[in-house]
Amino acid sequence: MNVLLINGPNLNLLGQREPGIYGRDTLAMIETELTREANADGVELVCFQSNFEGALIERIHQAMGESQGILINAGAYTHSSIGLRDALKGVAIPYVELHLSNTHSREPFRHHSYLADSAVGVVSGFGPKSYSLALSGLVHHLRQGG
Ligand code: CA2
Repeated sequence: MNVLLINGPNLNLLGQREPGIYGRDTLAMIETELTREANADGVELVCFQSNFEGALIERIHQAMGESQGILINAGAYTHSSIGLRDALKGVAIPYVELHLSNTHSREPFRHHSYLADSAVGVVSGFGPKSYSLALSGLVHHLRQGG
């Protein structure tokens, strides 16, 4: 089973700024740990980060025929991007939306997601552990028959 992990804008800054909100782990640390967990469960994990909406959309298109599931932290595009929503619906690959912070305990503009209603599930608020919880939820869903 192949799972694609997508991280959106500014998540490349993890561990370098705003540790009070997003913690001290870098994105590379999160990706390394999640890859270890995925591999231990017989899952191949492919990681991708971009600050560009079009690049994220193109990577989602590329996942067709390659990945059985997608984990996505779309960052701020979660709250703004109909293009990302259309791409995820277009490729019809099951996905889990995830966030480090609890977006519902933050500013009102973070309370709406363009991705959540078509997701298998949403994980929000557990810091780097959100990635691990999202992976196990997605893999469980896919092994049950998708
Ligand atoms: O909590 C999350 O994972 C978010 O997706 C993070 C996004 C935010 O726009 C979403 O509402 C919730 C922001 C990512 C910015 O990451 C930074 C990391 C370190 C320093 C500055 C920004």
